[in-house]
Amino acid sequence: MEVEEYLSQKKISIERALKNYLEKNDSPVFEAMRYAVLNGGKRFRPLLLLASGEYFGASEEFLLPYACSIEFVHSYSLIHDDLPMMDNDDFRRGKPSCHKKFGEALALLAGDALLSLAFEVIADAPYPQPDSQVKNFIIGELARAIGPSGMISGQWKDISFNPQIASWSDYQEIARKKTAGLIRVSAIIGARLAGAPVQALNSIEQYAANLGLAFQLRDDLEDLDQDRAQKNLLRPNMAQYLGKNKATELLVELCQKAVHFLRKAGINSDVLEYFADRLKIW
Ligand code: GRG
Repeated sequence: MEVEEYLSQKKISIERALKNYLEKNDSPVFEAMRYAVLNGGKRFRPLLLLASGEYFGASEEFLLPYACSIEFVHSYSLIHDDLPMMDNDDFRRGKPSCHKKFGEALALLAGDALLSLAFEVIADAPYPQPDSQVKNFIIGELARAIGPSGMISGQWKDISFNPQIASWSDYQEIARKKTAGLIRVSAIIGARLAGAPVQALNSIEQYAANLGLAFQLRDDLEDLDQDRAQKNLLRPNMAQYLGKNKATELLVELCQKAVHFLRKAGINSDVLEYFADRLKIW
């Protein structure tokens, strides 16, 4: 099957599963959660989890709850990031952001609820026998990636950022923690659920860490162009720091490095390589 056909089929499965989890209740909190989640995201992280897990032999049915939990975490981070006390964005995916539609209190709670739901879904997901350590591993990896030393610390570093004294490593640290961590952990969770051997897991981790940085750099490059076109004052980002040419070179380098980690470990996955190739075309 062609990669794009595979991905569009998987996306349909993800959409269906996400909807299932969120349909159960018609309270205002659930309505705000549905609004934020079921509104046309690319589903990059759950697709990555499925592709990684299926490559190592796990079934879609088995992986889907974990894939949904990652998307819930991602959606929570976007709702909170859009709030006035954070990035103060009125729009998300071309529609009013969650707080613009439902008010700040409900948006805040919808984000909190999605974060909790993510862990509830993992707790209730079928248990991978005979490896009893798998869920502990997954919960630990996810919590560390998004917790006070991961995404939250990246977000704080971003909010309190002072470009006058920032170094290249500060920019990278923000991207690694704020964005790349959840991407990295998506690929790891898929592979771990499928019982991938330790060496392959390490390679998947290196692949996805590079992919995650590339993902943020590409977003930064897009912001750079958009803000120049609209003559907006750009918030400092990696592409602005490096300049467009160097940033584009680095983007290609990161994507090539990601693929290199796969090939070196004999991981021959068209889908995983496709993600890196797509990010590179900018
Ligand atoms: C507020 C706890 C908290 C964390 C916020 C992830 C994050 C930290 C903020 C998101 C803001 C942002 C624009 C981050 C850059 C990463 C990025 C491009 C996110 C958008 O992800 P996509 O492109 O979005 O996968 P879709 O809409 O496709 O889901």
